[in-house]
Amino acid sequence: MGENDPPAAEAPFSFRSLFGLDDLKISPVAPDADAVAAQILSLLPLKFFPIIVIGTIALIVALAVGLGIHFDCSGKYRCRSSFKCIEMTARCDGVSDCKDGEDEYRCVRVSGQNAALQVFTAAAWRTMCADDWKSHHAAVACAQQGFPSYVSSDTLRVDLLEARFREHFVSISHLLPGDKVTALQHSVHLREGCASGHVVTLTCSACGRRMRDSARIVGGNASSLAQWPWQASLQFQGYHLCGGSLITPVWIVTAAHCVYDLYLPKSWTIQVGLVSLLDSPAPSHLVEKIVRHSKYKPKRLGNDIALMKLAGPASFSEMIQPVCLPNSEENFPDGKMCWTSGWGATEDGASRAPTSLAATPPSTFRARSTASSNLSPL
Ligand SMILES: [Ca+2]
Repeated sequence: MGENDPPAAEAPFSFRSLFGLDDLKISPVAPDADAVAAQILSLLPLKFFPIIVIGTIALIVALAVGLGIHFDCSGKYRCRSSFKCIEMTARCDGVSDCKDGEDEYRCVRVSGQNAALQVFTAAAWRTMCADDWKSHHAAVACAQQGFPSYVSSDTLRVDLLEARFREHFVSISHLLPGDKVTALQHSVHLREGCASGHVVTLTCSACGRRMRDSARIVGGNASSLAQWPWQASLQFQGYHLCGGSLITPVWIVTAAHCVYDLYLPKSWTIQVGLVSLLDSPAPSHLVEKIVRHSKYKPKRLGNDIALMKLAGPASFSEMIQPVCLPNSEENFPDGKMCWTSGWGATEDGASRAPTSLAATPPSTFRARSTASSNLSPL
């Protein structure tokens, strides 16, 4: 190929070929569409053709209307299960309006850099005032977000909140007995402001903690035990393929391109609490389920995020701890410094796959967001 020749198109990244699994690929035999169309047309008199076309369009429109499908969903909530649009006021109102009831999911979240608690009700996300707030409400809020327990609940002065979280408020209903509060969005009153002047902040996971004070190695390579206790090694048929991060006792977050064409949970094992890939024995876990972002783009690696669920919970220890996930609408501006850890090569041109965990020096972070709500089971 000459210098001026265009570069060859790159094939999407795939681990499957490395393991000789290409034969597992399903290659449906598509019929010759033109031949089928010609055969159908030859059976129909031409004079009926316009009627058939108009009738087909009318049938499609009638079906769409009948199924409640609206093509313009602006200002409304689109059900993922049926493409139906519902009013925003129908979201989190206690009535399942979507086919799978997904309009009643994700009605509680923790937002911004201060982890302010918000509830979706009356068509908007509303920040929870600290008025009448009790610890058992915090346990409910964390349970609604999928956490088994809550760590701490605190208060924050309203004026210290990001401006976008100061538009709408709610407070917990003091008329309702605490044990009757099972879903916060059904147990609140709308407020124009917080009487106490404070809002609720919430921590549901004891994450990002190092139990041993181990100094980070700036510019160095090797990492010590307990330095990156959330780091996991994802191994396919016994071979390390990718890194991942522990976020709860049973969930690992990783890249979608690691699992995209290897949907075989039984072929994966996860090791946590190790620095060297040669460590043995390190806690090893089987995989129960793999979930990837429903809008992952393999060619451009867009939405490149996935989850793996362990068959059994990892036991937290000095060497095994969960990492923190960002809060909803938490901004990470360009220029923010961050660390990267993994078993990647530490030098250009490294000829052998590294076996020791390494961390790069802080590097500039480029903000990108990936909606976790689009993760879908494989
Ligand atoms: Ca509803």
